[in-house]
Amino acid sequence: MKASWMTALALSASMMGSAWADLSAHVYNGWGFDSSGNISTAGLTPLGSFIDPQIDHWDGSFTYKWNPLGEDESYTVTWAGYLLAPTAGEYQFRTVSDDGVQVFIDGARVIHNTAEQWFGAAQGSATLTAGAHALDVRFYEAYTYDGIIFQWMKPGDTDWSIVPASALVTAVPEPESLVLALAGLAVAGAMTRSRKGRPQA
Ligand SMILES: [Ca+2]
Ligand SMILES: [Ca+2]
Repeated sequence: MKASWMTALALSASMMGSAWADLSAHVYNGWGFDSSGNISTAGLTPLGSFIDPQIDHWDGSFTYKWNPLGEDESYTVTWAGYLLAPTAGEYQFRTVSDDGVQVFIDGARVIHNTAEQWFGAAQGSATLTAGAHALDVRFYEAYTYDGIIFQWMKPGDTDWSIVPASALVTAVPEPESLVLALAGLAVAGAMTRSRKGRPQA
């Protein structure tokens, strides 16, 4: 079983050409909201981007400082791309963030936790078809400590886990590649469930 799981993952990875690029984090100086109360980069100065395959920037401590691109205070980070749902069903999503965060899936606001906070958790859910769904994550840091994680509980999962890099891409995959990637995710998910879940903060 392990061999087939590894094969499926390798197959998925081999499909990841340019159209399959990992997510990127885009960093801006400052933070703010639009008139709808959504975290917005309007008027902010872009500081740069870096490849960020999964949103996993907190070690569970309350004195953590992520400092992306060396930024410590007053910055915004956005990630935009697609979430690959391996099966149809209801997905739970969770963030822990310092400070605020929003998650949009297919344009719907799934997590809205925009206040300044000290590593606060938030949850939301979305009923998804199997396949690619537009993902838009926005995060800002005001002062002192900073970090963010983005987790999910897929249909059938019993524990939170970091949304894996294999489920996050920057462009809609080709249909043939998508089928292979989803198969790999489903197999990996089954393997994860068969092991004792590692606690996630
Ligand atoms: Ca900071
Ligand atoms: Ca902070």
